[in-house]
Amino acid sequence: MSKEYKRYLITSALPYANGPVHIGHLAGVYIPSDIYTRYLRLRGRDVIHICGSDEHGVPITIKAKKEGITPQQVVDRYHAIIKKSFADLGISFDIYSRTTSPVHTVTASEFFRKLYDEGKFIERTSEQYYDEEAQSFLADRYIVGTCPRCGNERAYGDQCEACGATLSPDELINPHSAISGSPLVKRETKHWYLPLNDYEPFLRKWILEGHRDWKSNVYGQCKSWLDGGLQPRAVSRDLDWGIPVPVEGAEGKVLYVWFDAPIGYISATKELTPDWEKYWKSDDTKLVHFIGKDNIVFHCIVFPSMLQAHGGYILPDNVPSNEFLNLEGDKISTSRNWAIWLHEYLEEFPGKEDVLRYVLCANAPETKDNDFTWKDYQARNNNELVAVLGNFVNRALVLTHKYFGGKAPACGELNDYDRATIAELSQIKESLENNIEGYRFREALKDAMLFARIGNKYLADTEPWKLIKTDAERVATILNIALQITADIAIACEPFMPFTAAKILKMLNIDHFNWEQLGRTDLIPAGHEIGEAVLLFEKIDDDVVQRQLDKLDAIRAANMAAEVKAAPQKEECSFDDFGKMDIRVSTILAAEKVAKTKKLLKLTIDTGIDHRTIVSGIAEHYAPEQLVGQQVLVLVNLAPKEVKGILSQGMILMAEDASGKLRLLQPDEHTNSGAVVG
Ligand code: B3M
Ligand code: ZN
Repeated sequence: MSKEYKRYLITSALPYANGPVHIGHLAGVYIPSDIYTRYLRLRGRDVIHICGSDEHGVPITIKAKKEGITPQQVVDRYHAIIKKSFADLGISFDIYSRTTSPVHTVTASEFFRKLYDEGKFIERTSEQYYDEEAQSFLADRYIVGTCPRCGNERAYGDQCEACGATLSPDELINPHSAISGSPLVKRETKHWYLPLNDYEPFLRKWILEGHRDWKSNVYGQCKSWLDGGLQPRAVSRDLDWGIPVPVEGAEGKVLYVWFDAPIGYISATKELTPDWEKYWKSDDTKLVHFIGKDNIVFHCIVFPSMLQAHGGYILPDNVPSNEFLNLEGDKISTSRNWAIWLHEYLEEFPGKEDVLRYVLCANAPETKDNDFTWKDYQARNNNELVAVLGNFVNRALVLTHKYFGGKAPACGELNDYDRATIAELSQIKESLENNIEGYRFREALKDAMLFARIGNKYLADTEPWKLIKTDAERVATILNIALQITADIAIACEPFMPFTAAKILKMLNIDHFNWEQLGRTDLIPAGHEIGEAVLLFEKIDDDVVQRQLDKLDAIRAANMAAEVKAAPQKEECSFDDFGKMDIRVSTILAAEKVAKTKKLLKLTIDTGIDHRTIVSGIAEHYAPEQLVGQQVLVLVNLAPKEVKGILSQGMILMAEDASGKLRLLQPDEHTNSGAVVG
C-alpha cells in the first residue's frame, strides 16, 4: 500500500534562460509534470507546482558576449518568452519564478553560508587558467584550443564539438582565451567543494535500497554514479555572473550554477506561500522532481546531498526522468536551431495547443529516446483527435440538438450492448489512475482516449441516425449514454488536453465535474440543456506539414553550409586563359530524361548563336519540366562529346551547395540568349 501523503510538492526543471523552450523540453519534462499536477488537483489533493528560469551559468554569459548585451538582458528576454509560452500551452505552474530574484539570492546565500559555517565544505586552492588581458579566470567553455583527438582548432576546454570528445583544459593543444584570444597563464584560485563521497553511504541506502521503484533509466544512472565512486564537487566558480559567494575574501567568485539552481525550487516556494516549510520540511509531503535525463545526477545525487548536509529538508519520493526527444531523426540542438520552438509553434498553430500536448505525450521518450516527425503529428491529429475524439463528441452533441432540441433525452430501457458498454466505461478509471500515479503518461493517455474510442464505436454500432425514423425512444437512450460518455471525456482528458476539456464542458453547459465521477454514466441529467456544438479539432493537410518540413530542410542546409568548408582555390590562371572560355546566357527549350540512366537529362538549348543539344548530369536535382524556359549559363565552346550516343555540345554551369544539391546559375533578370558572360 503506498504511503498516504497530506500534500504534494511538484518541481519541474528550471529551463536555462539563454533561449526559448522547445518540444524536447516539453516532452521530457513539462507536459508530464503538468499532467501529473492537473490530475492531483482534479483529485482534490493539496498540490503546488514549482518552476522558474535558471538564469545563471556560463551559457548565459556566452550568449551575452555573442550579442554584445548584458547577461541580465539575456535572461530578461528569455524569461519573458519562456514564461508566456508555458502559460499559453496551459502548463499550469503555481509559480514560475527566476533565479535572479532577490528571494533566491538570499535563500541560496543562506543555504551556502550554513554549510560553510558548519564546515560541510572542503576548501581547495588549485591552479586554473587565467586570461591576463581580460583579467579573469576562465570557465572551461571560455578556453579554446586544438583538440588532441581530431585536430579541431576550435575545441572547448570541456568538449570538442567536432568529434564529441569530453576534454579538460589541460588536454587542449595551445589553449587560449575565447574572450581575448590571448594565450593563458595558470594562477592559483580557491574554491569550495561539497564532498559528495561523504554522502555515498546515505545515497546508497536511500536510492539503491530505498528506491528500487524508480524508473530503470534513473535508478541505473544513479547506480553507475555510485559504483564509479563520488568525488568532491566544486560549488563555486570564478565568474562575474551569478550569486556572490557569501564569504569574506571571495570577491569575483559566485555559486556554481548547479548549486544555486536547485535551491531555486525552495526560494520559489517561499515566494508562493508563507507555508513553504510545510511543503519542504514535513515527512507527509510527497516531493517529485520532473527533469530530463541529463539532470539526473544533480537531482538524485548532488541536490539530495546538499539537502542532507543542510538538514531539515525532505528528499524526493521520485524523480521520473524521461529520455530525449529527437526531431525528424536528428538530435534537437539549440545551437544548430534544430528544434520546434514552443513560442513559434503557438504563433503558427493558434488553437492547436492540445494537438501538441497530445502528440508529445503519446510519443514521449519515457523509457528510450524517441522521434518527433511532422507526419506523425499530422497522422495523430487526423486519425485520433479528429476521427475519434472530435468525431464522437460532435455527433453526440449535434444529434442531441437535431433530434431533441438540445436537451439531454431521458435514458430508457437498456439492452445488453448498452450494459456491456457502460460496464467497460466503468473499468477505465482504475487503470488511468495507476498509470498516472506510476508516471506512465503514454499508457494513461491511451486509457483516457478509450472513452472516446468506446463512444465512437457505440454510435457506429447503434446508428441512431437510422433508428430515428422508427424508434425515437431507443435513440433517446443511445444519445443519453453518448452524452454521459462525452462528460467522462471532459474529466479524463483534462490533465492531458485542458483546452479541449474546457470546450467540452462549455458545449455540455456544465461548470465542472470532479474526478470521482469519472466512468459513471449518470453525469448529465435528462432535460439538461446543452450548449452549441463546435468542432474540437480540424484536419491538418499535407501542405501544412510540407511547409514545416521545408523550413527544417532550410535549417539543415544552413547548418551544413556553416559546417562545410569551401574547397580551396584552384591554381592561378591568366586572363588570357579565362578569355578562351566563351560563356553565354542561354535558354532551355526542352528537357527529357536519357533512357537507362539515373543522372542524365538531354536538353535542347537556345544559345543565342544556335539551338543545340547538351547532356547534363542533373536529373537527380531537377525534373525535366522544372527546366523548360529557364535561363542558364553555358560554356558554348567546350569541345563536343558523345554521351550515351548523344552528341553533347557545351556545358551548363552549376553550383553544388552544402547539402550536395546542384543549383542553376542565372542572370538576375531575363536576358537575351547569347549574351556574353565576362
Ligand atoms: N537549467 C536545465 C538544463 O540542464 C537546468 C535545470 C536546472 S533545475 C534546478 O537544461
Ligand atoms: Zn575533437
